[in-house]
Amino acid sequence: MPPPSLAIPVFFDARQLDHQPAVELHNGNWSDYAEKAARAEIILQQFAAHRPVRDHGLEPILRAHSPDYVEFLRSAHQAWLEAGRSGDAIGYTWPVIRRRDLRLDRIDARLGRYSFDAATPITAGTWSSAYWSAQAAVSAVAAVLEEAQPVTFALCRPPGHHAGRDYLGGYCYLNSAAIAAAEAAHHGRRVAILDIDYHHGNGTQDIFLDSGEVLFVSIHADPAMDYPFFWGHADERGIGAGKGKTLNIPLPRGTQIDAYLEALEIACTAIVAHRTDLLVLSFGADTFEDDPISYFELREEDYALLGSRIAALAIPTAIVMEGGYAIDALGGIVTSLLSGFYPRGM
Ligand code: OKP
Ligand code: ZN
Repeated sequence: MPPPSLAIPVFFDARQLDHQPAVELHNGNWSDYAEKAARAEIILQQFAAHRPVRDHGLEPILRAHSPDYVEFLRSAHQAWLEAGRSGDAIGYTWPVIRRRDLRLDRIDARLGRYSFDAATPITAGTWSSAYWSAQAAVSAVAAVLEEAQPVTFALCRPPGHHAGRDYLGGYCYLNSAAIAAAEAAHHGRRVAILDIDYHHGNGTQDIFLDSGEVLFVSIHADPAMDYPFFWGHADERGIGAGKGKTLNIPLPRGTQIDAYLEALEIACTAIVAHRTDLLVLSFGADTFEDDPISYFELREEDYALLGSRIAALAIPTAIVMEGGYAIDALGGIVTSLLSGFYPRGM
């Protein structure tokens, strides 16, 4: 049997490496930026080959993001330099009090308007990396739609699931999973997103919260303890047409594979009940026991169990990479996950 790397198409573009912030604000100190380009490079080493990412343009991106936000993201670093600044652009004032739709020009005002945290700097290469990361996800969905591939893998980086329709945050700029899901829905599929990153995918949830178009199911660390704190609680179930189409399953720090699989069972039941015919898997490897910023206790071999449970749904699946910061372990974790999908028989 060939290794999974030969069976599952992998999508990656080298421009995704352009984004390399120097530091982030972490627990009150400036520290080394955790979401490193090397994350993607080390995962890529697991594969004999990857497919070129096709440029689908702005149209799929604009299904998940507002035009003014996209324009901001494209131009923000240039505006930062034009304001006489150097280094990476970061906001410092957020309009949380009686927020009004003011169209301000000052770069610091725009950074505050279009972000929700200070952990997500904009560099000269950010737009290029986020754009090609999103295109990798769209390409992975296109291979499911056009070639009837049962499972594809978009090696997205930077990640996307914290980014909303008009804001960045949590190392995320463009929401690749949401863009991929909206693309599939646009092609008439019944879509669910299963988010199994350690952190709640607040951006993805928010993009679909009131639409009912896409089911969003997430298993993550209880936000009472962990980032992003304000979203991902079990009582968030969707609004209006989206009522019942958001399902959050928060788990305590220290969660191991047995409890995780029980949560996954609940998630799978919801995905089946939705009559899902295309699944986007937001995959974070930060549930790993040695992840430096997270507190679940999954082992490398556990990811094969997650993969085979999700594969047993027998729903065509585009996997989109999200977080995971134990850099040396990432290749083994992704290989383990994909090995669970490999003998798929569809
Ligand atoms: C992105 B993903 C906290 C700094 C902010 C942001 C975490 C973003 C995780 N000390 N941390 O979901 O893996
Ligand atoms: Zn995460």
